[in-house]
Amino acid sequence: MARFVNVAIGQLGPIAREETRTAVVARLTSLMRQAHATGCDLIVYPELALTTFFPRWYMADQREIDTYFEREMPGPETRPLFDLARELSMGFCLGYAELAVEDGIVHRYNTSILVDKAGAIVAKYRKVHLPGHAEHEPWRKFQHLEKRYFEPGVRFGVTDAFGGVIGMAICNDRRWPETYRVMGLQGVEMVLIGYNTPVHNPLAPEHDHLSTFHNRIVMQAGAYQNGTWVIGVAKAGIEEGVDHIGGSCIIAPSGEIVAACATKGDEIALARCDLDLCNSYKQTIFNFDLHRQPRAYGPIVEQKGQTLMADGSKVAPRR
Ligand code: CDT
Repeated sequence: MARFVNVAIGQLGPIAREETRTAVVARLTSLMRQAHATGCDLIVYPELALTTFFPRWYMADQREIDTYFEREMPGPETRPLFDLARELSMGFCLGYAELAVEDGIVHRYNTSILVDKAGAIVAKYRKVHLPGHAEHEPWRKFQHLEKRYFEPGVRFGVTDAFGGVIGMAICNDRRWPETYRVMGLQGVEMVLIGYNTPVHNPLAPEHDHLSTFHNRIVMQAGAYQNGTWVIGVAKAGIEEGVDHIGGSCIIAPSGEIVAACATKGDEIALARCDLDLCNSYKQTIFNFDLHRQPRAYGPIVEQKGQTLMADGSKVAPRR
């Protein structure tokens, strides 16, 4: 029997700095109701979907920074989302800033959760690849302080849910082939990815006109090379003066885009995803058991950066 998951992209337009969690959750529940009305099982929301993208500002006061973090999930403001999921029998994937106290130590992560149709959290993922910088760099038009505000997660896991094998990644993770391959090796059939991507990259403005191309090429390659569905979901539009790409889309294991948003505002786009479409890729061209050559891949995990050239040089990082 075919295994279908009806998936909705739950793209968000901008969230203002002053917008309350309650107002944002009302936008999320509106998208969930729309997705449910079209027969969806699962809606995927963006990265840090409860607030504005706060790493664009340098803040020295940790109490101010912590106003963007969730100490509990669900909390009083997010509970309506879980209640609606249960009422409608809908799953969702939500990105948010997580403040966790573990063994008495405070940790802050850029996190996504997967919630099943009963409203239960069945998986949590903490962003591994944190882009940007850790110190205030006032020469930039806007900051990207993820390296200051979060600590990196340490694993890409997968979960049996919605009748298949589901994984999560967050924004910058989607640019790295290792993200998909580590989940591909665990048999992933659908990767859920929320993002906030400014059009302008202060370190490489010559890439700005390619930002939507790069968004698609990495997710399409990740899907095809691992025989998996990929759901990419933006927080889009001009948020607090910073233009963010849209380009939310659903990518089949063929690497083809089968659904996409048309705006940079709150919008759903849908696809009926047959998880068994993964099989022909996993069984043939990307049959890992038959064709991978891990003996040749050692440097992937043994070293972090590029090896030095014969003359002792390597490409210098831009700062
Ligand atoms: N949120 C996020 O990870 N954004 C990054 C911006 C990179 S430029 C510092 C991205 O990879 O889309």
